[in-house]
Amino acid sequence: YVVKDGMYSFKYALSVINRVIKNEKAKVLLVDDSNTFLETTKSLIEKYRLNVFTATNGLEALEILEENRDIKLLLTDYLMPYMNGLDLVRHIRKKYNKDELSIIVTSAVKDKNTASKFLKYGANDFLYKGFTQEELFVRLGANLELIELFDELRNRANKDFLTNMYNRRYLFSKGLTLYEKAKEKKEKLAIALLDIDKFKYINDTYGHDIGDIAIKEVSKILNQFLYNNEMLVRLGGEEFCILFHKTDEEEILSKLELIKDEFENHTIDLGIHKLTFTVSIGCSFTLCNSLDEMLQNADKELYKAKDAGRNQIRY
Ligand code: GH3
Ligand code: MG
Ligand code: MG
Ligand code: MG
Repeated sequence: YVVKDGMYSFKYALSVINRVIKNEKAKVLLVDDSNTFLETTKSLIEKYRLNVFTATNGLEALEILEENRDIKLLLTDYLMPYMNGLDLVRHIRKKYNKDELSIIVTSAVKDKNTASKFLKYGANDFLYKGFTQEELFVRLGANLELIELFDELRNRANKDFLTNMYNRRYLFSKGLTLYEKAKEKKEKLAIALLDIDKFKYINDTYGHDIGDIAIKEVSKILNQFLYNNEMLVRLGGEEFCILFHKTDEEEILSKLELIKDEFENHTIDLGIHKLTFTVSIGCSFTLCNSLDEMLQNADKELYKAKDAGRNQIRY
């Protein structure tokens, strides 16, 4: 970048915004009681592939946030009717952490305590009105970059490197939340454990690399069969867990039957060899006293399926 009259940081900010949003437009919410401010700022930052929402007070902003959980950044004014910026920030921080939503406050109030007050209540940044375009972009870029870094970190912690599937850790965070919600609202929740049969044989016969290919193939096939509301996790090794939410037992069983048959009839072409394998599945349809207990029950059923000759479903 050419370092000339502040152009460095301007171009830097644009490059950050461009890198951060990649293919998808990042969602940004502007909150201000001045329509002129909203319109000029919106048209200015929309040029840089940001998806801009607007609200004229805090209450409206909270509604928009609730409907759009993927908003990454909020730029809010201080003085507004119904709910001012400070109350808005306090409300938001009860629900949204700094690692999922960035807040930048803008105000014309030239009181020496305003900025620190906002930062104490959970704002990430503060801009006095009259800011230049360059400053706006630098701060938008820096704050969006931070959210992106947190997303990346979360992804790395919750996903399995080999298959890019969610991992055991994710099951015990997001899955646990789902379990507790189901228990509270008396909704259906079921767990299926799926394990490759005689996987050790695959490793011993063809090598560990081919074993890895088999595991990735399982991930691919399971993803083809499952919907978004069905949480798929690689628990470890060649064992996978599916969490079904609000789905009937018959529907789950017929889907698992299809999955089991798909593996039975599937071959992986390894050139000279054709690799085939089957899977065994154990299910738990009872909510039990904990997610752990549900898993243990599914595991007992899985063990029965193995014991009874594999390539089958037990529940
Ligand atoms: P069963 O039908 O009873 O499930 O027998 P199995 O051979 O599938 O089960 P077992 O638990 O004895 O073997 C699992 C093997 O999976 C042991 C371990 O070396 C191997 N394994 C675990 N993680 C990985 C991995 O990431 N890649 C590969 N290639 N192998 C793995
Ligand atoms: Mg105002
Ligand atoms: Mg196995
Ligand atoms: Mg196993």
